[in-house]
Amino acid sequence: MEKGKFKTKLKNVDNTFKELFTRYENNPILTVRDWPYPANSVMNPAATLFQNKVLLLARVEDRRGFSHLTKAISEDGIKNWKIDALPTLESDPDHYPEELWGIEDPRISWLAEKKKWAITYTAYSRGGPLVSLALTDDFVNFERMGPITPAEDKDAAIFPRRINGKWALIHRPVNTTYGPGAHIWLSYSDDLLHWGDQRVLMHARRGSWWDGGKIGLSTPPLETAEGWLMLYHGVRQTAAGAIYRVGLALLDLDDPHRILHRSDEWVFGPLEWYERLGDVADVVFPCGWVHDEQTGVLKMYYGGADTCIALATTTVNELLDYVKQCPVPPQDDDFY
Ligand code: BMA
Repeated sequence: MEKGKFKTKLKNVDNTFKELFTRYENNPILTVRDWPYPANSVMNPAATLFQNKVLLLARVEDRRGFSHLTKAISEDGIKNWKIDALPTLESDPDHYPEELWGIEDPRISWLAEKKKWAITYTAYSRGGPLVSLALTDDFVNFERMGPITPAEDKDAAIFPRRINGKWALIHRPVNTTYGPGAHIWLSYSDDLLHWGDQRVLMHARRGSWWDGGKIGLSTPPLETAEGWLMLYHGVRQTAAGAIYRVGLALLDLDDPHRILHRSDEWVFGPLEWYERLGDVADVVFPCGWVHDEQTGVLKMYYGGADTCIALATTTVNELLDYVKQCPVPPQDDDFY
């Protein structure tokens, strides 16, 4: 190659990937130093609008390694968080033995029909992680409904409204019926408690794919005119450990089993120091987003490296424009 040619060539190449999400410049927005009581870490918050404010329900890990959930409320969803002085929802192993080792990774859905928020969370015990449900209308008092799946299962959220007369739940059981890997499933219910018609919604890909091996729901599905937007995390095992990244899919509004599009590439992954360094390196783990219907802005809240809480924003239109250009997965996606 002629001297300098390579350099000249590079100049003309725009190799910058345009990120779909913009990180808040002063991330992380919440760490254990902001907490009103001692803890090891705060991470993976659920998010919702509550009395016109942003409410986060954070997973707080204590210094035994057990987690509980505590709420933080802010006018703008960025700063001046008012954090409960004590845990908001704690495990109650005397009545709910499946919570012996704590409760983790909540997702919140507003169920307009019930005028209540449904909180699905991981209850963890000797029996393995499973999905439990609690309902609330004030985030002070909680109606605990107990486990809604057997172990091992996690990463669950209830769709905000019935679909064809049934409640629908996305979740991630771990079993080997479909060969190795952990896949995302969809189940239906009449009463939010008893779930059936359980089928795989989306397979983890294989081999060197970024989401090869294990996937799980991130934020609860968001209804748009063009389908349900679903963010999900994919885990890739490497010699240095696992990398948790996030992908995007669009599900049919009336038949969410039909995946209209699925991103080949991840749309969000660990890059910044607070995502790369912490108790578990190289993890971004969103469990909640808040949609401002006036502006279309979507605020995504996520755990960074299992240590802190961070914020990244985008718009529904940007996500839709992107996902609609993504491939239509084959009905039988087993070839991945
Ligand atoms: C998952 C969950 C998350 C955690 C992630 C990375 O299995 O336990 O809470 O953020 O692993 O450690």
